Amino acid sequence: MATERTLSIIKPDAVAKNAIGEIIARFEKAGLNVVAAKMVHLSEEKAGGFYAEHKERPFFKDLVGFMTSGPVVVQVLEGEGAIAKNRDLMGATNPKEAAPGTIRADFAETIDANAVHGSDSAESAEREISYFFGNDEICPR
Ligand code: RTP
Ligand code: MG
Repeated sequence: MATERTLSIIKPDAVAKNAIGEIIARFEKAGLNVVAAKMVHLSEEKAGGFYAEHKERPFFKDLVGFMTSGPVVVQVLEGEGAIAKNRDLMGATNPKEAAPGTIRADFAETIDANAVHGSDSAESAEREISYFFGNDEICPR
């Protein structure tokens, strides 16, 4: 499988719980390297643009409200099959349906506050990485 990059966000609920380190440790133990990272408090405009694909969905307003409720940690993860690997580590969108041992099962309680985001395809990963990072902010290893 090819080396890929994916965008990960540790969402405000997980940052507030001081789970940043434990979540990043899971990525690293699974063979995903952090090649870029920053903490940001998203504006409504930045969060809304990020989730633009969900603009017409009934949960959009709540989603933007939640994503702007506190700081997040945005990272680029690099590794073999990084996009699918990160989604596997995260677990299902709804933590109540997430498999035991996944990040959402262990750190999230609700579908709104579900601890992490991960790109869902190669196209999303490319768009999302460039939404947050310039090429000069990514450090290949
Ligand atoms: P994410 O984009 O945050 O990684 O999550 P995902 O791919 O697993 O889920 P997605 O369908 O892209 O939805 C984005 C976020 O919107 C919230 N959501 N709420 N109430 C609902 O039915 C509902 N559906 C989605 C979740 O917080 C989800 O992470
Ligand atoms: Mg998604």
